[in-house]
Amino acid sequence: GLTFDRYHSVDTMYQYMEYLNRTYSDFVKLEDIGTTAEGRTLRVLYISSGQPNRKAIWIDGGIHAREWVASAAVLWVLSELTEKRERLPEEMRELDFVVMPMVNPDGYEYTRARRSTRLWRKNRAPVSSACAGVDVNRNFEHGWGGHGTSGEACRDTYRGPRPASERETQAIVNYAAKNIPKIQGFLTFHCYGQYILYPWGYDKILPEDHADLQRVGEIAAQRIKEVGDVNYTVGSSANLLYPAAGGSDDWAKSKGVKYAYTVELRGPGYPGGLNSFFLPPEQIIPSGRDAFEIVRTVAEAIVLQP
Ligand code: 0X9
Ligand code: ZN
Repeated sequence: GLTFDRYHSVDTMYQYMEYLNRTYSDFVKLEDIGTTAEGRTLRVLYISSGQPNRKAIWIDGGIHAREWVASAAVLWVLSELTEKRERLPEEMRELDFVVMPMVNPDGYEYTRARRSTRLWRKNRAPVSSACAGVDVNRNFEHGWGGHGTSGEACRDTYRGPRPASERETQAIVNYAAKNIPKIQGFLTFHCYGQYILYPWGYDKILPEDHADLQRVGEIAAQRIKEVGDVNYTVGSSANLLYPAAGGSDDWAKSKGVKYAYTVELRGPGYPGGLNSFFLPPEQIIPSGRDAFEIVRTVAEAIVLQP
């Protein structure tokens, strides 16, 4: 198993995924879906319901390097989906899941390497002679280059030279696209701020079915309040947070995935804690439980859907 009392290296996360693949080979399949600029593997675990042609939910974390709890919480959800499978609610056992705990391993390891780079956000692609890195969550095709993105390689929100220029983006797009329309939920975990956000992110307009996304988001927030005693706010990304184009959630929505959400996990302002990206490890499991409630609520919405 994996312990949830600390933030792990990419190697440890991948060893855990290999362990799950070996131990639960009857319903788990490990897949390598790409390679990063620094040569690390991009990995997903496919968790099958055991039934043919089931609907699926995509779950990822760690697209932003410094947002450590996102990957840790996704790993917690992954452990529940595999090691605690017999305890899962009925609606969750009826679906398949695609889980990618670490979207940006190069960036993540860079933030672990030394204090001075702890707040790195982007990947580590050598995009210009002056600066490295593309913001992978500005690199997706839908609305690419719009509000909240930068064309300058040295900025934190650098969108990259062209849509889907990055290996991380390509890996997600290629893998997820071949699993659409099966994939009906797309949950991408970030931190911080305690938000459940739905499209659109690129502009302050709403998808036609925004009332469904708002309703399901609010049910999840209510459950988190009951289980974890913290408040999450629900709304569209551009309206609640800020307009930012080229995000993975907008891409998924544009491809027809109904329940596409970006979740900003705990912090700041949790009891007794520090601010911002330094979420203490004691908050990993509580954050994992928040994430689990969102996954469960979206699973229920998909299963109950006509
Ligand atoms: O700006 C982002 O990429 C996300 N916030 S974060 O502080 N974790 O960087 C929010 C993304 C919301 N979705 C879109 N704008 N599409
Ligand atoms: Zn983020």
